[in-house]
Amino acid sequence: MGSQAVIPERLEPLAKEQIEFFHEHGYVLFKKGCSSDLIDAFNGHIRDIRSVAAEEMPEWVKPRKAGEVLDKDRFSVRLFNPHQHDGFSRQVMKLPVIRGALAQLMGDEAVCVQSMYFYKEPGSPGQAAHQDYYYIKDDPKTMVAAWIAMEELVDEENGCLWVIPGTHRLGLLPHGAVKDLEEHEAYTHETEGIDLKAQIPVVMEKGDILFFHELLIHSSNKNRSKDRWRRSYVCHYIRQDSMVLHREDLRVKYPLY
Ligand SMILES: O=C(O)CCC(=O)C(=O)O
Repeated sequence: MGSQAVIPERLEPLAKEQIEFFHEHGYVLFKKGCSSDLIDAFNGHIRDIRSVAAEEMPEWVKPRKAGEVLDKDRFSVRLFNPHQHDGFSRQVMKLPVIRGALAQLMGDEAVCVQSMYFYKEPGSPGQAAHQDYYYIKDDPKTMVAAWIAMEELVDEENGCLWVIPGTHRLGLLPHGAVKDLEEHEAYTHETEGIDLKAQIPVVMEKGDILFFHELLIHSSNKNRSKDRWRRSYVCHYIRQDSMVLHREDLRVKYPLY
């Protein structure tokens, strides 16, 4: 008899009101979805992989591609796609609570296509307002991000996310040059044709998970704190029958079980 893969049962962590909130506003905050112990262990692990001598650092971990590893860059801004290389990052990517919530929001099993771990140390820039779909086109459009707060407090001072509720219903808006280079990374693009003063901060505690729609306008500001990092782990997921278009680097679908 051939062995048959057993698909673990899915959790259903979101209440009906939370699912409705997501569909109406384009995001939903799920409190304390990840334990402090797991976050401490994950933060320590990610810190360790960038703490080794430059010659021992695998290529994917290096702060700059093919460049010298400078101490000032060790914990700067973010690490791209750790889930593609690192088992611990994959485990956090597929937390059962995230898998379950995504299936509730998408209507079917989700797979992961992108991850980013942010150090966002004091002084580091934020990301200008944008819609994720501008950077990652998927068909059909099902992408949802899960953004996990990895500090006791993520607030306006250390560079929390800001969102404009309801903008996921506007479709893709034009994006142009970043306007405030003091606040935001220069190489990204910024949504145009909408009043960005409508953004509201999403203050989060350690372990909270923000789920947000690929068309929701969101941004973050510079970390203006003196000594507080703003670590976070954000993964982008699509429904299993969706495809990422154009982005060869994000084609592989990582299952959540
Ligand atoms: O965490 C941030 O500062 C920005 C994250 C973001 O824009 C995203 O994940 O799409």
